[in-house]
Parts: sequence; structure tokens; C-alpha cells
Amino acid sequence: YAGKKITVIFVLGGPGSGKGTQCANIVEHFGYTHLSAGDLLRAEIKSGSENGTMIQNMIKEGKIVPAAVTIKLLQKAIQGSGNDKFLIDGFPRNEENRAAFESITGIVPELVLFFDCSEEEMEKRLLSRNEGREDDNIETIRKRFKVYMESSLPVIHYYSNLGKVRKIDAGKPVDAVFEDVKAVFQKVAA
Ligand code: UP5
Ligand code: MG
Repeated sequence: YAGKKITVIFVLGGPGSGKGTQCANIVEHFGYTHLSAGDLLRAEIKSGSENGTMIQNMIKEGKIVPAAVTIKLLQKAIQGSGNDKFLIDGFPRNEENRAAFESITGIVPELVLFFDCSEEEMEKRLLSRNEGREDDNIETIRKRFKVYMESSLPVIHYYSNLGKVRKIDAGKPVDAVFEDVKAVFQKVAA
């Protein structure tokens, strides 16, 4: 994608904060392509790739897959999309992810959408999701929360210091959250 100006918005927030749900809404209204890093990793497991077993084990433990693996999948999806506007959902999750993405792709995010939600509410949502995700059990959920607090929140703080974070109260009902999300995107377009 050399020579093409690409717009990237990182969509971050804890496990179950509603990243995927709100990205689907944003795509419908604002013409972005949604790239969920977790979905790309889960597709990689299903495809039977050589990294599949390693990725599966890491997801089950709530650990963060090495940046090189995730970035390769994101780059492939960006190149194959035909679009120039992307929501990258659930990535970067740690400092290693963040620094590697910026140095490998040369892409700096326009904004970071941060879905802020209480752990109690996120746990309730994950335990009632029922989509057969191997990491939606209470043991793995606790590990995911710990990794989020220790490794992912610092990435949000990094972008916050650059003035790029738009924090959304994600504890409200889906439609109310989307009203707040819309207000952010109407400013991006303007
Ligand atoms: N729901 C959504 N919004 C709601 C609302 N406002 N009110 C009430 N209910 C609401 O939503 C979760 C559930 O809540 C759904 O049932 C939804 O209907 C309901 P969802 O939109 O799916 O939330 P989301 O934030 O997307 O939750 P998700 O579980 O996908 O977040 P995670 O960040 O935990 O998962 P992800 O898929 O990004 O990553 C999974 C794992 O992959 C990681 O733990 C890690 O091991 C690995 N990974 C990497 O290693 N590197 C990466 O870059 C990315 C992932
Ligand atoms: Mg998700």
C-alpha cells in the first residue's frame, strides 16, 4: 500500500467492552473496514497454518501473540481490502505490538477509540456471550483481565499522552454507546 494514504483508528478496551459490536455499527455508517485482530488470529487457527497451535495455546491462556504474527495478518487484510479506512479492533495490546506496528507499517493511528467499562459488566457479558469461544470461561477471562490491566492499558495511556484517545462510556446499552461513538466519527469526517 505504498503511496496510498491510509487512515487507521485503533479500537481498544477490555475483553467484552463491546469493540466488535460497535465496530459493526461504525462500518455500516462510516465506510470503514473492520479488522479484528482476534478474529484474524482465530481464522488463522482454523486455516491449519503452522502458527495455529501456538496461537490457540496463547488465546486459551489470555496471552498476547507475538507482534510479527498479528501484524502480518493485519497487513494482508489491509492489502486485500481495497479500502483506505480501517478500524483495527483489539490491537495493539502491549508496547511490543504498538512499537512493531508503527515501525513495520509506518502507519500512525489517526485516533484511538477507548471503550471504558467496569470489569463486573465485562465479565457478565463474556459469560453470557455463548459463541463457543475457547477463552470465554471464567479462568481464562480472569487471565485476560490481568493482561489487559498490566499490558494493554499502558498502550492507551501512551496514546492518551499524544492527545489521540477518545474515551467512551461503554457500560451503557449498545445504542447509547453508539450515539457517543457517532459523535466522535462525525468530528473525524469534518
Ligand atoms: N455487548 C456488547 N456491547 C454491549 C452493551 N453495550 N451492553 C450489553 N451487552 C453488550 O461484546 C461482548 C458481548 O457483550 C457480546 O455478547 C455482545 O453482544 C455484548 P463484543 O462486542 O464481542 O466485545 P469485544 O470488546 O469485542 O470483546 P472480545 O471478547 O472480542 O474482546 P477481547 O479483547 O478479549 O478479544 P479479542 O478477540 O480481541 O482477543 C482475544 C485473544 O486473542 C486475546 O486475549 C489474545 O490472547 C489474542 N490476541 C492477541 O494475542 N493479539 C491481538 O492483537 C489480538 C488478540
Ligand atoms: Mg471482539
